[in-house]
Amino acid sequence: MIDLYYWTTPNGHKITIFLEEAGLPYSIKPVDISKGEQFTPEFLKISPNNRIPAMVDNDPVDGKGPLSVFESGAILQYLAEKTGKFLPADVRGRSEVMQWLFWQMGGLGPMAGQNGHFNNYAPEKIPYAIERYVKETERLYGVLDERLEARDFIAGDYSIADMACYPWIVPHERHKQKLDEFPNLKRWFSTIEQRPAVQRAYDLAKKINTQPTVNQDSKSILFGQGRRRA
Ligand SMILES: N[C@@H](CCC(=O)N[C@@H](CS)C(=O)NCC(=O)O)C(=O)O
Repeated sequence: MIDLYYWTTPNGHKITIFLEEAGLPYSIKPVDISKGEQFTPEFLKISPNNRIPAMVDNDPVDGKGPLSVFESGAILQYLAEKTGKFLPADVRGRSEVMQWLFWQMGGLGPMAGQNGHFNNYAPEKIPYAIERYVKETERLYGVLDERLEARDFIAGDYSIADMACYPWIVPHERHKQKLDEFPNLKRWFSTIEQRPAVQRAYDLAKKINTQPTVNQDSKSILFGQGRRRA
């Protein structure tokens, strides 16, 4: 059984999508990041970066007891290798998927995240920051749109690269992007949106949390964190 330490955010959705797609049994351990539950000593033992998602595989292939993983990209890779699903075994196919997975982890996720922050949460509207991240998000959407020309999925068949990117396109309106300007991306988005496993993942999120994660009280928990040792 997989224990998934999860909250209802894009990086969390990546993993529920995988687990629903693969049909792997899992148990959700909610970590309400709006209440600071990501800082408990128990959680930090498996997720030293105090971020969701993280997971514990209680039945890893080496049979040596529970194995924990943090970072959504590493979790997707781990689960794909464990199940033999959504990551090709051949050297070229696998390399392509991993390139796009890293592209999402190092580019689309962080840039769209900063975009969302400066557009929706920053206490003051800073035009330079907003323009920088909106433009960079737009550039990354353009890269994905070109990639999806004459392709159904990002790298070969439906893979962990698609699962990593999709939750970061869902909030496109909050990131000031118009999907109509990216026709290939729009087509891909609609294909993924209609997958039953993806719908189950988002339905599950609604059962776990109905409140916005960022609110007046949680801003002081989520933003401006330091990590200096006393
Ligand atoms: N690179 C990390 C980013 C994870 C991340 O930023 N998680 C956010 C939610 S999407 C979080 O846990 N935030 C809690 C906090 O800021 O304290 C990953 O992909 O797993």
